[in-house]
Amino acid sequence: MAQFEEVSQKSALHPKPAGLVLQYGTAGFRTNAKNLDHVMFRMGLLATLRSKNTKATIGVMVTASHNPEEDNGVKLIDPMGEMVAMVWEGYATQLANAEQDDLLPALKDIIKREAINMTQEANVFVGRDTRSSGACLSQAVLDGVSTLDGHNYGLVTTPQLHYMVCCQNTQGQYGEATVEGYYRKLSQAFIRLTKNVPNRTDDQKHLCVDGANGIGALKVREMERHLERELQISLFNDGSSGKLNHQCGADFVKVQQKAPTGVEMTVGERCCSFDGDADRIVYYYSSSAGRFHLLDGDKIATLISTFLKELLTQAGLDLKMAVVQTAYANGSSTQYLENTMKVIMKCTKTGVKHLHHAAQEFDIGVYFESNGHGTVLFSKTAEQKIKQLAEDSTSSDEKKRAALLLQNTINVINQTVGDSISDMLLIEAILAIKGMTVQQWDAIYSDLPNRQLKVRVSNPRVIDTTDAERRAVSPAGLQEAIDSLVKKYRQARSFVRPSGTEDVVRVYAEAETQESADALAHEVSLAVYRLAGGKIHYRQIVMWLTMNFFHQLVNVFGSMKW
Ligand code: 16G
Ligand code: MG
Repeated sequence: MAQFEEVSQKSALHPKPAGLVLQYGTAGFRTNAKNLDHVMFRMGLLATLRSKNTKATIGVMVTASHNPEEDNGVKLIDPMGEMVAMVWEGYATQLANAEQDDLLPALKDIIKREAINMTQEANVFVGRDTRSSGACLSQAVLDGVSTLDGHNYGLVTTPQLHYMVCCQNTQGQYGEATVEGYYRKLSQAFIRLTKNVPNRTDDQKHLCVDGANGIGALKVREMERHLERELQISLFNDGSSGKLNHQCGADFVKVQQKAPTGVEMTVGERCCSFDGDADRIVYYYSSSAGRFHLLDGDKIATLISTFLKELLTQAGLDLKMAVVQTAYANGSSTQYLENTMKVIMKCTKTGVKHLHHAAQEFDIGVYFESNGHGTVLFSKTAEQKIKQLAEDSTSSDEKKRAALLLQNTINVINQTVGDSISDMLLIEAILAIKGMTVQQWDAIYSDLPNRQLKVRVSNPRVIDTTDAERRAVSPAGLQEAIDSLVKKYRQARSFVRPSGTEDVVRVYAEAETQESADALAHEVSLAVYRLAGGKIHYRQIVMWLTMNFFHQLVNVFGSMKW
């Protein structure tokens, strides 16, 4: 067929480096931008097939999120704006790794397996973040999409592309499939939520935003004029001088537990950081004592679910709400939500798609990873019940007010995926409506001290987990070792899992004190190292020697008679 000849000819212009093997992981493909041209072209081909297969518009986002500027990556977006179906992740991996001569057979295999009608029209939306490699790489995607079937949105945040794919496939029911449409929908809802809040001072309307020198900064600037000064943003790390994600952004702040560089924070002031493609957000402030306070995804989920629960009670609506977290959620947040707020809690494996699917099972599903990625999903039934109540002339004023607030809350949320801008507007609206300061929000519960470490082993996949990654089933003896280490500390918990984005095993530990959390994380790391085939690394040797040295000292002093 002529179609295949064209693919053959074009693919020669996007050659695959021989022997390069990549995997479509939790965040799509992600690696140094130099190695991605063929992957982009092939993801253009695959998105076209997926579009024919679903008879709907498919999105392709070129981004490496919080990775350094020199990396890039690509993610496919399914018709309702969600992550691409799991079996297509497998096809993506096959296609990306096929050597040049095997590309056509690999394509034909997918067409056969999915019984794709090749005469069906296709439509693919392409977007990219601000990385310098993005223009060329998104052009490579478009080369893979047959010329008539692609629409290039250029610079957009990841959640904006998810949103526009969903708008397109719902024939505009979810909103208008343009960036302007996105600004209008979210900002109108935000203004409706906040406009009638009494006595809001300019101080309360003010927020410092760290744009991670990325696409989120550009888009916040564009959106500002729609917000009618109901939110007054001081934007830092706007990309005019700093480097993308370098010592700034949500990932830096969460991992380092400190303020980003480039943000002028005054004591007690509310600040937030986006990541490089603006699908994560964390909040923070510094106290008068100079202490840094982080409000991560767990605190955000708590604020949002508490607000929604109160509104549901006021509205007298019987809707089933749940909060979905991962094993990384701070134990204090789970405790608080389960025992004090009496909210249904779910725990899933790490990775947005897992949380998203779990949240879909409820009338209202609030999901957040601790790292700040999350959103809220409302079922069709929930949306209808809320709408009916808001329009019901016989309902009481209190019920009506709650229903209207719920309606505008739904509209300020990007339900397709976690979204820094949408989450920021929602959080700001809740704080305004509840008349709450960032300090009061922070005080809802106190985080348990925790520590995360990485261990390098020959093959991280020898670790197999169960119970939403909270228990290890292999290698033999590892879980028993973790259990006995955890018993040594109060309020302790620890788990290990192979990373989906790096070639390492991740170790998480929390306990009553920071010293205990640190010690537990180190001990569990050593158990992983011993039982899962650790690789000796210079830094680990230094760590052991130091630890042994102190051990010896303790032994020597301990055995001395004073
Ligand atoms: C990816 C995931 C994120 C997850 C992280 C875990 C998406 C869009 N992103 O960034 O949700 O927290 O991977 O990384 O799903 P890890 O497997 O290396 O710990
Ligand atoms: Mg991201």
